[in-house]
Amino acid sequence: MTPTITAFERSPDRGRGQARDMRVRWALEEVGQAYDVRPVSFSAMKQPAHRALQPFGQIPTYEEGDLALFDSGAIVFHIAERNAGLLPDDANARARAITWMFAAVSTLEPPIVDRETAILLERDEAWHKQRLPMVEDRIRSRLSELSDRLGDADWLDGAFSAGDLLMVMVLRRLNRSALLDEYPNLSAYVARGQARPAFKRAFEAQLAVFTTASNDG
Ligand code: GTB
Repeated sequence: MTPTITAFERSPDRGRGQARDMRVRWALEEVGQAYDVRPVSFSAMKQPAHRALQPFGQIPTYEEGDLALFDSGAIVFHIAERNAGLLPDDANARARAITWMFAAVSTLEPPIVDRETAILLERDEAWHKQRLPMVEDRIRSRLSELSDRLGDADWLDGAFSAGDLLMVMVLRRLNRSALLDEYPNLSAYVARGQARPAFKRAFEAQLAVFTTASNDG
């Protein structure tokens, strides 16, 4: 059964692949699963029909037959569990890969989101200039620890896994800042993820909203 995911009708990032449907698209591309996309407007996202799928009125969602899921990490986990290619067969290696999935969204992502919030919503506050460097230092601590762990390996624990997929997606939120450049092995890690054919297909698909003639505007 072909799953259907939801995505922004028009992502505010204009196709830079920062909205969280990109994680789900990438996972589906990695396992070779075709999917449909139902675009949703900001107002439709807050309507009861969408909230029945996503209680917080956000994208992405995932529907497959009578199964409906929300939250990109859980959706990627579901895809990785049901298909070969994103989690190792060995039980311990699999548990470690899942650990990296959680580490990406619960240890690395929060300070990165905090920085985006500071820049987007707190810029006019009197304390913004004092707070931002503190937020960025908290990101540096995490990046430095992750950089030490990755070392010169290609991926976090053996072969590429759903843990790497989520970690690359989280780190590339820093693409437009200089923070990642301070850790060359992490920059190379993100570049390696983005060079994967499945990433490129997913990226092109979400960008198409902005590049196909019928969607000009
Ligand atoms: N924990 C949830 C998940 O992982 O699925 C969080 C989902 C979420 O934050 N969804 C956002 C959303 O629907 C889109 S991805 N926001 C609308 C709302 O809350 O009303 C976050 C996002 C949005 C835009 C950019 N951007 O333009 O660069 C980047 C990331």
